Amino acid sequence: MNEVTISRAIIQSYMKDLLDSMELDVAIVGAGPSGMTAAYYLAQAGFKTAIFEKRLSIGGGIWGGGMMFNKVVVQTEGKGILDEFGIASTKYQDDCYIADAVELASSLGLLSIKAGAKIFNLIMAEDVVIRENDRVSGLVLNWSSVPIAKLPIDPLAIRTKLVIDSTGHESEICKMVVKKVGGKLNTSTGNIVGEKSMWVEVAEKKVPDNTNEVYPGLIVAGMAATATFGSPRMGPIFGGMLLSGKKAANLAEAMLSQG
Ligand code: 48F
Repeated sequence: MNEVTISRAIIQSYMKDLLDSMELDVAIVGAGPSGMTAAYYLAQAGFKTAIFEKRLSIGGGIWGGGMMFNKVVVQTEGKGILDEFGIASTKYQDDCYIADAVELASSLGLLSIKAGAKIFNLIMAEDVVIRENDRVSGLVLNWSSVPIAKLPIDPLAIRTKLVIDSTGHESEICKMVVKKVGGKLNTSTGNIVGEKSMWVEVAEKKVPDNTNEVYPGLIVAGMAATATFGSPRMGPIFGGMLLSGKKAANLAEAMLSQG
């Protein structure tokens, strides 16, 4: 073992993973709670799934809980998923359970990887490929450090049968599609409707409802679904995010099974 062996091992095994992910069943953008939950169910069902996450760390908005108090709340329905995943929670009052944000973020990462999903951190989707009857059929990828360093470096691209936009409040993939094809999303306006002010009771119910195919080949999940379809935000309650990820996976499975 020497420094060259270590370097070769890292480069070769990384390249193998990346090359294996050039053609996917589902490419998920964003490793927050909705994206990782979707990845877990899809990989578990045997679909070739990868997540591209622009940050160094996975977990998105989980780690800081509410205002840096690193606890998250779930309702009874969301607790069902925590139980299935073996993530501890305690009852605070009826329909209100508390979980540890660090346990949630790390468990979702571990479970999705163990199920067979690949997670590529430090890679961002900077654009979409739209082909075959106006369908999202690929992602344009770059190191997320490239725009930070303001480097004029061209991206590479992958092909995928489906994309899940789980990029959070910014709904970045939906925005890219609007920019490319203008006004053709499956929303009331055809564009991103925009997130409304906080209203937990309505917002939580709406997240799974809003989790849909928003453009051919593109499913939107989590806060990206909230922003795209124009529902209220909900703050540090995470059941809706988990349920949205599960619904996104179910939709993707149904679409892929139809061929
Ligand atoms: O924001 P985020 O956690 O998304 P989510 O699954 O969950 C939202 C909650 O965390 C919280 C909330 C709960 O009630 O309101 O905010 O909807 O994670 C989104 C991830 O996507 C990454 C980003 O770094 C984050 O980790 N991301 C965003 N744009 C890109 C991206 C991009 N273009 N390419 C790659 N990753």
